[in-house]
Amino acid sequence: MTIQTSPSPATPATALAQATQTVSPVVALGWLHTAKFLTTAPQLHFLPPLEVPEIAFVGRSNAGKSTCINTLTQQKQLAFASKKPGRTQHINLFSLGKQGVTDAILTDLPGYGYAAVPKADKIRWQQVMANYLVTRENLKAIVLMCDPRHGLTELDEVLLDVVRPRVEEGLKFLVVLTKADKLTRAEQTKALSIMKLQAGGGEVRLFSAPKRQGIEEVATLLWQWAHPDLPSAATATDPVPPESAEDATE
Ligand SMILES: Nc1nc2c(ncn2[C@@H]2O[C@H](COP(=O)(O)OP(=O)(O)OP(=O)(O)O)[C@@H](O)[C@H]2O)c(=O)[nH]1
Ligand SMILES: [Mg+2]
Repeated sequence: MTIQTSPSPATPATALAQATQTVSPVVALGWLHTAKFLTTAPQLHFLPPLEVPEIAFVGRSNAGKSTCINTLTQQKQLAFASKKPGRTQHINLFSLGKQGVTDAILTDLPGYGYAAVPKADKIRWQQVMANYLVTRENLKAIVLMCDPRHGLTELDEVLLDVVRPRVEEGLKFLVVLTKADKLTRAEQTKALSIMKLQAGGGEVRLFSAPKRQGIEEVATLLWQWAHPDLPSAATATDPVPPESAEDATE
């Protein structure tokens, strides 16, 4: 005869230990690899209302948003990455989730600040983006891509002002210092500490697509933000071998 014992309820200490444990990067990357194109829209009101957590990638044109999404999802052409600034012109949504059950959305937004765009288009786009960032109800986190060689631009600062009230209400915020491969070690360390002072309590990570730097750290953060109610110590299942990063043709 087998005697079945029911698991003892978690003590507060156990619950705390679980909550602070980091999810395995294998789990986080396996989850990101499930990304599929969901829809595209020129404006906010064309987007379907969704309930699952949404994580938006924002930043100046050419900062590396689409490349970052491709690298994190280990898919070469999920998001359109290009040498030519202004490649992403719509709001593009990608669904994430195992066994066909969507549990989060990644959003690739067109970049701002590209000089060659006519002024009226620039203004229109800034309004679309501000509207998205302020009113998208299921928006759970913002990833601001910043090339540390340029630092925060004036438009990045405007964006920070726009999202600040939501960040104060709990919206997660991450600055990804992209193209870290263009910096020396010392420059990377310096850029990281400067950005930590500017990020207003948000997270900051160095990232390089060709060097695959920071991928696991960013992946685990996004997983945790999309699954706040799950214990982070999820079991590692079906690991995904990373593909080679998108060509860094810049
Ligand atoms: N060296 C290097 N180049 C990168 C990295 N990430 C992106 N790039 C290059 O930067 C250029 C722009 O990348 P995209 O991913 O298209 O940038 P984006 O922010 O989506 O640009 P828009 O769609 O115009 O807003 C491309 O030539 C990429 O190959 C990186 O980590 N390192
Ligand atoms: Mg893009």
